[in-house]
Amino acid sequence: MPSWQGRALTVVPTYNERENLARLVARLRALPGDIHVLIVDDNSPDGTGAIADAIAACDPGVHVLHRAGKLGLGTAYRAGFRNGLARGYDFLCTMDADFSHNPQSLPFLIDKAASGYDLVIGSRYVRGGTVVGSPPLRKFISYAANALAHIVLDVTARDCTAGFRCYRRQVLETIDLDAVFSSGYSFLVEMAFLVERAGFRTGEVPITFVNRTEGASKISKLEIYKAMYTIARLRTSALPWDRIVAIYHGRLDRR
Ligand SMILES: Nc1nc2c(ncn2[C@@H]2O[C@H](COP(=O)(O)OP(=O)(O)OP(=O)(O)O)[C@@H](O)[C@H]2O)c(=O)[nH]1
Ligand SMILES: [Mg+2]
Repeated sequence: MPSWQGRALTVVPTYNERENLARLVARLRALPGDIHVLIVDDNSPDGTGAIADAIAACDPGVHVLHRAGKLGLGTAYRAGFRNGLARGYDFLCTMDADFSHNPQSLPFLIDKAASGYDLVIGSRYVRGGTVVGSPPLRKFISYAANALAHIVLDVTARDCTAGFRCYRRQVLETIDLDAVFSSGYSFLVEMAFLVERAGFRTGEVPITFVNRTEGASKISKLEIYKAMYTIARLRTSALPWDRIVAIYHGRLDRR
């Protein structure tokens, strides 16, 4: 029996995940608590969308959102959240389809959210968290992105680039999802920042992140530049612009 009360949904964005999807959904649906699954597929050329439809046809706890083409990880999460909110879920989780995030860890995230945390992150960088099989360059990029977010944005979550998460419904109702500008991977940093800035409580649960063994990575070098842009833009938007403008005009008036 799960310790949480309420309905949970896991949003799984997919792009070319035919080797992983059926196994992943089976593992998720075998978890306690009848956690529902929403697959957001971007018209994957490898036929992942058709596999998703076949799974959903046999299980009322599995839903599929089809989008016309590859529109980015961030917008896939956003579409999933809107759909999940409209259908009344209390906990809206996200995870990758490639088994980097172990389905067995998902109930621990929901448990922690139910215990009073508004956003819970499955974290590689808290005590007990680890990374298995990632090349050194990949580890460095992840570490650097987190360090930048901590130093520049004051985000306190140790792993603010992780896609294994559980949001309480209230968080996603409060944050203006239309105003989130990141469409790709940096959506994760932006959301971590916005959640903390809105005064919500973020918690982390240690996980073992395993680099994918099936299928190809979708992350491109461009995402690194986009992440830097996101961090710079969020920092700029968080400046006290009203005071800056007032000081500027005050100086002009004295001239
Ligand atoms: N719907 C949708 N899903 C996406 C898109 N880009 C990535 N994904 C999915 O998002 C999840 C994370 O993508 P990955 O390619 O595993 O990215 P990653 O984990 O940073 O990279 P690897 O470590 O190389 O696996 C996977 O489930 C992908 O299939 C997209 O544009 N649209
Ligand atoms: Mg992955």
